[in-house]
Amino acid sequence: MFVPHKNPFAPHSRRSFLRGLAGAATASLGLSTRSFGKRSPTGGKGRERPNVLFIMSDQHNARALGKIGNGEVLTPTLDALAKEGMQFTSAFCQVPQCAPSRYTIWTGKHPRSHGLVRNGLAENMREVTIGELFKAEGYRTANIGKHHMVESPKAHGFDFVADAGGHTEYWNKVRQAKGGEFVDWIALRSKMVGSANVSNSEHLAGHLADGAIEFLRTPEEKPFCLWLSFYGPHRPIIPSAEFVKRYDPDKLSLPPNLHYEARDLPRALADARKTMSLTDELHRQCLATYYGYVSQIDYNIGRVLEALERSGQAENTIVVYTSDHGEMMSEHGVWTKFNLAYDATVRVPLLIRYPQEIPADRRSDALVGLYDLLPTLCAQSGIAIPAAVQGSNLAPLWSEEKPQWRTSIVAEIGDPKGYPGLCQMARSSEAKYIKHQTGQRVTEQLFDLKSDPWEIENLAGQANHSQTLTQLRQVLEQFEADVPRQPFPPQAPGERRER
Ligand SMILES: [Ca+2]
Repeated sequence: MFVPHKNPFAPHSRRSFLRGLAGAATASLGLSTRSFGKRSPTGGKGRERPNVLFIMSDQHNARALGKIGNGEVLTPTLDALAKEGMQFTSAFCQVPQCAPSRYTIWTGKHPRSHGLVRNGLAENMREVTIGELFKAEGYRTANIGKHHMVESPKAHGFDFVADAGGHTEYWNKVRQAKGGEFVDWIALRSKMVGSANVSNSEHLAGHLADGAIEFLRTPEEKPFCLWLSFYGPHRPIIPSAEFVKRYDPDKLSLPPNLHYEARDLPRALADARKTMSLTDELHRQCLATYYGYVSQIDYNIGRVLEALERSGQAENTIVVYTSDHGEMMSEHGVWTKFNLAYDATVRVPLLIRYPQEIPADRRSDALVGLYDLLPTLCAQSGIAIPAAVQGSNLAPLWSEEKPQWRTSIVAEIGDPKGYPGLCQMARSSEAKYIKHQTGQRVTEQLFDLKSDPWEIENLAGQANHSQTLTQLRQVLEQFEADVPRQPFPPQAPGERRER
């Protein structure tokens, strides 16, 4: 239920669960009390309300970046965006799966609260989304590209919608136009990774960027909130061949956690390894293709940012880049994603540029989540943050010298009743606890991220780490107590739930 604050600029109280975190020295994070003038031809009081250009990709492992990542991926646009704004190096999704994670960004809430806990469910239309919030404040709202919702983004407050008919439909048209197969497939099960013999302008990534550029060319008096969402580098990993050719597979590094044996691997990972045994050569070819896709998206983001610059709106536009979750990307020996909580899939790239507010070349290691983006964008745009929002405004991380911030963050995926069960993570900056539950059976993982950033050695059974284990278990218990699973509201006639 949308309950606006009486005073939209009044300090926003943190949720009790954040206050209760083990060892957390949390305090209320106040919204800045600044005046926003409504945009008008005669000029308003204070500054103009900013535009929002929210750019996201699908399944981008946060290490797969250039200077701001593992250094092996060519991402000059994103490197520059980080230089002009702020990079969040410890950003996490609240669920490593497409639809629920996207709905978390749109609502600022954990999946268990907004109810869209897994792919295949329809969204709860009683939730208030970013589209509706900005539209209600007079913004021109647009959604270009992947949304993964059952309902059209129009039903979520986005006035202009262009989704290219979905991934499959677009590529089928290309296949038809090319008179047959246009991808040189290499590996990863069947027809999942390969070089597409199409130019960037024929590619879905180029097509979506064209849509955004067209949108930016037609300015209006109203500020805009544009959601641009690429389908890649999610599989099928099929960038244009010219981007794959930028990489020599033999020169790419394999992750240090590609090969290791452990007796207590989570079931989802052990099963995935059995079905996906790639040679090192194939891993390298997959990396080259995946990196090529990231580079192609980077190139197209560059085109969109150029169009923003040409429109004269860059100074007054908040640009966000993130992804709904990561990709295993050879880590732990596998590709894609599962009911797991390694950083490969729960950590995401997150960059925010807003020249009027965020000092250039900033970097934060604070634990932030995708559920923080909605309250951040609302606060920066002078829009009241709905009371039910669970994330926090990120502004103190760039505006305060010693911001007080959460000391742990939670993510979860799955259901204890289904295969391969429920997987929950409680993570601090130094350690990660993962609880796997199938039926009544519980197994645990604990990683010391300082000495073992690749999450290889499970310390859950070791006595000298029992204190950390207890603390992070408590974080999860507190989360369970403070953020109970919401029973989905009774269905109104005509409302759909299961797709
Ligand atoms: Ca996804």
